[in-house]
Amino acid sequence: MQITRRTLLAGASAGALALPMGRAFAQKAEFAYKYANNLPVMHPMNIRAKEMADAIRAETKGRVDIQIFPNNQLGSDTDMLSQVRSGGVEFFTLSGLILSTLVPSAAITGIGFAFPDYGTVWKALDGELGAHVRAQIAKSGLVAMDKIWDNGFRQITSSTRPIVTADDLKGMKIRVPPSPLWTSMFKAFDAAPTSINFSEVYSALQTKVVEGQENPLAIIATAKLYEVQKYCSLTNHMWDGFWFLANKKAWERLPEDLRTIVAKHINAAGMKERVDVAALNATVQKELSDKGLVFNLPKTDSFRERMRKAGFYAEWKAKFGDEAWALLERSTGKLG
Ligand code: X2X
Repeated sequence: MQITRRTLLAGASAGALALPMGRAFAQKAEFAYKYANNLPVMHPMNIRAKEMADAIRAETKGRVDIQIFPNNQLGSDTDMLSQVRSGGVEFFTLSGLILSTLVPSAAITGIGFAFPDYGTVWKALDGELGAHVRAQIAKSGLVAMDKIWDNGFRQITSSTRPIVTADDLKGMKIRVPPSPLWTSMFKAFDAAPTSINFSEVYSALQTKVVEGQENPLAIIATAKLYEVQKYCSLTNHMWDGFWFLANKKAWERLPEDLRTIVAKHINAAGMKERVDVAALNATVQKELSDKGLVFNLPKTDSFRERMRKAGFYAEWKAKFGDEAWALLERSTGKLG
């Protein structure tokens, strides 16, 4: 399915939000699994996941039936992480940075201004750095599929002012996802970060509990954050991706032939989702401008300088350790 910008911003399927995606009256399959996530149904993640679930059902001849629960229907990221750990849901996609509350080294891919472009991101994540993080995840009772799904390069929005230099972040009440790395980064800018799960972000912005937030354009568009924000500063301050996680026991319960089919389709859907998200992030700015969001493109030198001076890079290098940091720098070049 092709996502057009029109269908995207028209919010075509708001009515579908009330129900899990997929076949409501499916006969109980041999393996009836749940996949939960935090994104709106029109985001490429859910569009590709729907195709993926259909392909898995078809190729396993109905033995594996994955039902999708998008848009925090089953709770916040924090709730869903508990559910995938306990087996209440079998699959869940989560930012490595939020996963770091369980697997500390999973945050390494979110270091500020580490990746200059997607080429560098995928080389690292499909290579040694990704393998390193997946090996750490495997020790936690969760299994991460080979291909991480894209969230994107993150941009800062606010209802109060554009961010032109790092000084503009001083004192800003900004929402960050629940993750020590995110809080540390925005403290380095002298902002006032508050950890809030994505499920609460729209209302936190609407009621002005916070002034701003940061997310890729694909999310600012599909979650309609432009309705409650005025400015968007294209800082590209970090890249973020979603590990496609499985509950280990549920994963191992699948016979090996089914596991191979399921993994193949999940990874293939992730590769398509990467293409969709990059395309959307590259094209949706015009539509968001038309909706009233005011864009600016800041120079990033002052941000990097502020982080260096605050000791951000040194602190996180010490936390992740020399070996992991070397893996990161092998892709990104010297950081800090
Ligand atoms: O919580 C967010 O901002 C989001 C949707 O980007 C993540 O899942 C990290």
